[in-house]
Amino acid sequence: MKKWLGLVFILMGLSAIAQNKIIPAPLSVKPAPGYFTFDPTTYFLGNDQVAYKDGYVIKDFLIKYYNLPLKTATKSIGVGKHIALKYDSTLAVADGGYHILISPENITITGKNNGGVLYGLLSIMQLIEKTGNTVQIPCGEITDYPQFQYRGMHLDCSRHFFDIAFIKKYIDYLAMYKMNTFHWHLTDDQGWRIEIKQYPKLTEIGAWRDGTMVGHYRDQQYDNVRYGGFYTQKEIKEIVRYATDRHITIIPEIEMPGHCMAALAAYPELGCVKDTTYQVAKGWGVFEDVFCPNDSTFIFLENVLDEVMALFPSPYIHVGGDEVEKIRWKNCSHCQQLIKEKGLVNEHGLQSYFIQRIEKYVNSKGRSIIGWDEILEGGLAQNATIMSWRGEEGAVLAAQQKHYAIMTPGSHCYFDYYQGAPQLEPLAIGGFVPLDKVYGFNPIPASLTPEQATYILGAQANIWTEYINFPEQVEYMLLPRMLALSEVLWTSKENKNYDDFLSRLLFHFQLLDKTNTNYAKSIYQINYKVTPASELNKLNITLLSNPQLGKIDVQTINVLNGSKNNFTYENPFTVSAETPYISAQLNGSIKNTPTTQIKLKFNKATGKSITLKNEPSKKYSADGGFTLINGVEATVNPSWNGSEWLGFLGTDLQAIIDLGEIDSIHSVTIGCLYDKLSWIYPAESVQIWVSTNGKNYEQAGKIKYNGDQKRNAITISSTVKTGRYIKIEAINLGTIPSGNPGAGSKPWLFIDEISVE
Ligand code: TNX
Repeated sequence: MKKWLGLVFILMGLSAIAQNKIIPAPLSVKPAPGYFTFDPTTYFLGNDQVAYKDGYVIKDFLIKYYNLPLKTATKSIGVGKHIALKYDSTLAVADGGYHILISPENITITGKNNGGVLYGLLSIMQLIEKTGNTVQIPCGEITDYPQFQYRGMHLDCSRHFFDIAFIKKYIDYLAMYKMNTFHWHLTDDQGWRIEIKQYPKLTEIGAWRDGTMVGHYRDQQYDNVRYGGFYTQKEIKEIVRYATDRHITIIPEIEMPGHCMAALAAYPELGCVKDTTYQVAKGWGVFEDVFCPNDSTFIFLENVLDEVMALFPSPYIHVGGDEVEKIRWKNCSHCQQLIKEKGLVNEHGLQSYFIQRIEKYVNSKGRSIIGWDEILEGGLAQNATIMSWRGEEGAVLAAQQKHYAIMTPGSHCYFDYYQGAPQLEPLAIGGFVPLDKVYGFNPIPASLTPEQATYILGAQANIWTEYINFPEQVEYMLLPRMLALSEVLWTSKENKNYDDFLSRLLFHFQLLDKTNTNYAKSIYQINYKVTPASELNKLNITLLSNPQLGKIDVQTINVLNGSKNNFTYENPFTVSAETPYISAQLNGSIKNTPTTQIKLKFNKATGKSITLKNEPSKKYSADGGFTLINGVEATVNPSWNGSEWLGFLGTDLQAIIDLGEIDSIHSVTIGCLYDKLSWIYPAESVQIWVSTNGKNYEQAGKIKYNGDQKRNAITISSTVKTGRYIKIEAINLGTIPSGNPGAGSKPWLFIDEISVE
């Protein structure tokens, strides 16, 4: 009985939320009859300075999104309808919470503190309904507060530079969805972006590079166009003010002791190697040159931090600490001497010494440091907060030692990763963090005790910009994933529901369309699965999409007579060599959604049965052996999990294909990937055998292979002209040749489609 009641309450809660469109979903919404209708005299009444300012911020949003100009006032101005805004520190909600009462006469918004009034205003803004000239808000009561106090978004402005007009927009997006922290990545190898008065060369030299990587890192191509930019201190002050008005704290990041090529290019004396010219990096990656931990470096960094702290009131200063190569320190006599003198274990100890020394300085100015999780290695600084990016391990270790941690694991929070199928997305670094993955994120690692869990402040998503050169592209990577993250951080577990989120999201897409904001439509992509069909020489196609988003329109093209067949997708369907081209698109309320095009290549092996002797590595196992004969040729981007490649680490491919009947066989072709940087090498040789009964095999061909294409099609002509079973062996190269990345280790063998002609 009790259980039943619980369920009824949950359903009631959901239906109340479903009626509104607010993202992130509020804690409690109680609808009441009637509407508050805006009229030309409606105004915001802010009875204290901060509340008044919050009203002011919303004014801009209302004009932009609803073409609704509202006045603000600090005193009641007579008869007009008003929205009363006030802060009340005794309100019984968590920090940043608010209470709203909407009646036909007026609206009262009470915020606890830290943006409560602004958040209340943002919620009612999302409830506005506009029909014709009537603008109204349904009556009711909302009580709401966030689950996590740290709700962050990061932006890398070093790899690519974004001007202050865009930074303001970015801050607007964050505020709209109740995020409260902007982590501003201001320095890195590829550019120093903050004016430091005492060290003008940081921006004269360090803010500019002589070229930029084009295409993907694995292509190793560059342009030679000078690129750069930086923020003056005046601009930074303006941005800090802008963010503060929107209850957003900006945490500046000054990277040390690694990721500092731009600083070294400006002041070479800060590096370990003398007599060298450092360059602002043109390419991506991790560089061997790092700050040398000598006294003049510390004086430099302290002076820089003084100016940074004067600009940013944030209680936290981010000092980086990630991906620090140790090779320079190993070969530096000063560093080795310092290790001895201070009794440090090794270069890792030196890394902790570095961070701890900086931490002491920052602490002496009344601020705390945040560092990437590498600062845990070799001993944690006094009271540093950890940003856990290499999984959740860093946060777990930090919380166990009673240190605060912010979750930003690559698996859920890297918004520079793909959010859809790479072939349908703009080029990205790799990885796969789709919207539902972000939505499903739980910032509290399962292994923590409730006591330890209190050390998890919240989470943040990162936008690293190696592959993101324009504001529109930042928007694309940010939206809608940030909306999912905002719900992860704000909304209570009970009110979280992905399908409900998607239905609310449609309204937000329309809002974004109104303001010409770019966003990804990747959730509208249709994925597909090719499976064996019961009939010989055919394949089954299953289309996958979220039914919430609309029905799927399908078109197949007959290549023999050119005829087209259009239908609405209901169930998996069968295709053959005559109908190898299929296109599918969602038919929903959002325009210009992506089209999925499937181009199948049929041959004698397609859709037949296949057995593998060795299993591929779990990470690259796709649909197992069937992947090799499913008619779909892999792309050369292997980083996506849904990829078509089967990957074998150090082992060979051994496959037997059963054609189902005795047939003529002239040649067998297999696809092999070649990507040295990823340790992937084509087969060293390929052999085939043919059999009529599956027992006695006759050798039918063998070739040594030495190709150097990205995708290598290795073809072997068969000396045996008929048979039913074909055994194929592709031999792994065995060892990565010297002079190459990973030399001496086992290489990967990546195989895709096998075709038999
Ligand atoms: C790792 S996350 C980095 C960044 C790169 C990013 C690309 C972190 C602390 N360091 O320097 O931009 O990967 O995803």
